[in-house]
Amino acid sequence: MRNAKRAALGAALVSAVTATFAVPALAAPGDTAAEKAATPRTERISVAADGTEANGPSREASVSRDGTLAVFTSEASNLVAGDDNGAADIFVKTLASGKTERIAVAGRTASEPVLSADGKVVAFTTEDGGGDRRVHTHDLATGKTEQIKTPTISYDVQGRNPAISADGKYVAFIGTPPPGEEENAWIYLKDREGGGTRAFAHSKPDWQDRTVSDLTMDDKATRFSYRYNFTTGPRADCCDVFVRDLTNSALTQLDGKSTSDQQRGRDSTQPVTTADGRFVTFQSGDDGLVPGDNDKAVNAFVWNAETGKLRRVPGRHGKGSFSRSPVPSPDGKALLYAGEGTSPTYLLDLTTSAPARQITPNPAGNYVETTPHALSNAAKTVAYATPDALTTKDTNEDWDIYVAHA
Ligand SMILES: [Ca+2]
Ligand SMILES: [Ca+2]
Ligand SMILES: [Ca+2]
Repeated sequence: MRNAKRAALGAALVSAVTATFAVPALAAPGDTAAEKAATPRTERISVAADGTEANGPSREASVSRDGTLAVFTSEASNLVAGDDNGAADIFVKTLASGKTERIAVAGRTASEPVLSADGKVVAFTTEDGGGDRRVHTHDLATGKTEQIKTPTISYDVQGRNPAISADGKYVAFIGTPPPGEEENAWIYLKDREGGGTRAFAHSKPDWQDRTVSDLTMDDKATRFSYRYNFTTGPRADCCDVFVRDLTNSALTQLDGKSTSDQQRGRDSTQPVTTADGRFVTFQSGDDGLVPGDNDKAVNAFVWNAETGKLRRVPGRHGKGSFSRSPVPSPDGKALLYAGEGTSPTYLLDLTTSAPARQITPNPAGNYVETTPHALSNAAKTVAYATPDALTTKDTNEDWDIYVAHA
């Protein structure tokens, strides 16, 4: 039933997406028998250490640079013994052994985990059920969990959407604006080793309130990327993507130069910064960001900080076919993204001209929905979420985290 339901939903989604565009051919190169045979070994990781499947949905995976650890959020209560808080928590999975640890904060729901490059610290967000959000860190060696506090700032700063430096010293987050500044978007950078907290405003250019989301940063905490939101943008869109460089205070809009006069769907979202800050990937429905984008579909883009140029990654099904939710490897050499159809997660080597590789296994050939989440350096370990059963053991009808070992 579940698969039938998903297939129907998939068909509905595809027809909705393509209704105003040319209908794509769904028998894509990525679905050939040879590509199916080449699909990397895949395991579901949102399970207990003994393999028991989760009794609630899992999401938001992050993986360590060396590909040995993964962290994710889950509402399941049976991934470890004693999880009786009835709330989503953070889980840490040692991939080789299956060892599963839980990170929880009493009385609060946890989400948005990110792992430092050295694999030692997890930063995450908690919420008290009444809208109070705070950022915490958890030291995996000592087991100590701490709330990020901002004593050098005179007003109370709530926080969410953390990003963490390679050594865990700096944590950036989106936080409460100062009193009287509520219409502007504020980002904070906390020095966990006693250096205080810096605050950065992205001031609104006109009358309309602005917010930020999708915050990420480089390993040294010198370059942020984020999505900047408004209700009705100057180009009939919801949001743009920006990079703020703390070394020279430059603020750059990555989707700022468009030749398109399209009236709708030019939203740009989900920017992700690589470890060295040289690349930022994002998705956009704007067909005028680079010459020759006539697919009338959302595409993944790679921004090169040194040249200022954008590279578009087209979908694999021709005109009308999208490439969305891009995530770069930390080393900037590979790009994970979702396409549509029966095997929708692809991995592209950005250093060669080789075509993207299919990552998602799908022996049954049903429509599959995935959300790419994270990958290690050299794309050895690739994590994504799906509500579909990609193994016969997946019977929980919930979103799970899967890992592909390339
Ligand atoms: Ca729980
Ligand atoms: Ca496009
Ligand atoms: Ca499942």
